[in-house]
Amino acid sequence: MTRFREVNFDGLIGPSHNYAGLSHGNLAATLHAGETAYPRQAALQGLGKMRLMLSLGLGQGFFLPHERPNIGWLRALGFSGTDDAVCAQAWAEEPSLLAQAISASPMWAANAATVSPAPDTADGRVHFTPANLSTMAHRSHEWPGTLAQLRRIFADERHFAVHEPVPARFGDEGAANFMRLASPVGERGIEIMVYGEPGGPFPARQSAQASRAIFRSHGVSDALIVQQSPEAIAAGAFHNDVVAVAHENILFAHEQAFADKDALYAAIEARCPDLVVVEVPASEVPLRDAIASYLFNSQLVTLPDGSRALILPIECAETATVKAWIDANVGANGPIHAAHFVDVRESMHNGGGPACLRLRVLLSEEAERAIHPAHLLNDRAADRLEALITAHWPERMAPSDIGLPESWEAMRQARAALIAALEQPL
Ligand code: SUG
Repeated sequence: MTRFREVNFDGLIGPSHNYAGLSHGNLAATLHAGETAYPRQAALQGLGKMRLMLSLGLGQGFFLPHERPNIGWLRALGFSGTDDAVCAQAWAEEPSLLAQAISASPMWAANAATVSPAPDTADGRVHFTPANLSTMAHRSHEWPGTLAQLRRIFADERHFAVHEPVPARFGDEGAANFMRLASPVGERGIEIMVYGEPGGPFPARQSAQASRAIFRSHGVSDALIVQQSPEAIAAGAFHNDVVAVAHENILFAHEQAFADKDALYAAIEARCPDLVVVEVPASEVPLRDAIASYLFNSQLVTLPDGSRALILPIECAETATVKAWIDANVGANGPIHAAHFVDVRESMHNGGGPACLRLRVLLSEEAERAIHPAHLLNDRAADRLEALITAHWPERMAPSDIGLPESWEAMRQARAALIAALEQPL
């Protein structure tokens, strides 16, 4: 029997990490706008989470930060001259465009693409569609960089199919709005996309049209398209993964995550009879606390011994209602046996928790062997990444640093050093 395992690909946090307040509806990013960011510390925190996954015996890969500043994007907006002249003109005339061109947002790999594992697709390959991220300007220019990396990492067409993004008219934010239930994981699963209806105070970023388009092109027939609850979006859940996460036969969700939860649970149960819904009631954890702590933006994983663990942001241990819920509900009697807290505060302040930083890819052993090895992490590779980050990532990035030529140069040099290291296998 073919064995499958999940490999998490994290976005390596880039040297341009900063707090520019670019995401309307993302309360953490708005709250921390204008603060000084610490790119080196941010990247080390992200790497620390990846090391924890390795130490738990889980598969771990990584994506590279994209080229920043994105000069091509700025040129398309009419700025001209040398690369530095392009940036300087943008900074002088429309500083918000330079901030958008510099954003380290590709770190949130959950938004990189939607992935349909091989057991679910008509041709038995793993299908990827990079997200167009068209709702937010600073994220709308990520997809070409993402597409290039997906093509490099998952190049073997016997196992993988990498699509073009859905047309930008139809907003798509990738796996952040995707859930899959299957038991065991290697069996055909039920895939779910959660969309938002526009009309609330904040943008609904995932459209039903894009969700349907992805399932069509991936050849997934057992699919559900469900609506996110408008109150969750209004409370700051700009992606479904801020209020729900699914793994194997477990759906871990806030009571107010979905517009019609009963219909959703019944539809899943019809296909996945051993479904376990771990629902957190608003009376125990108000939506506000769930969103502030990012309880549901945790990684729900199965360890090699078969037990299940949650990888949670440290903020969950610091939020009284959330901590009380975890203490009462996570433990040996299951279904979730252990909780591990990670410090990814630099990313959290931009609204990106542990689950935002990773893209899950379920792989057969054969498919895993076909992946570009330079993007798979082991302890030695992690040590080398750590050395590169320590040597090249800026320590601080204040809002005014965005406009400095030294900052642009530091970003370029850091990425060049990383790419040079990748040429020799890490
Ligand atoms: O798209 N933050 C990201 C956070 C993405 C979180 N991803 C998931 N939930 N899967 C966003 O809102 C803030 C960047 C800034 O303001 O500088 C930002 O883009």
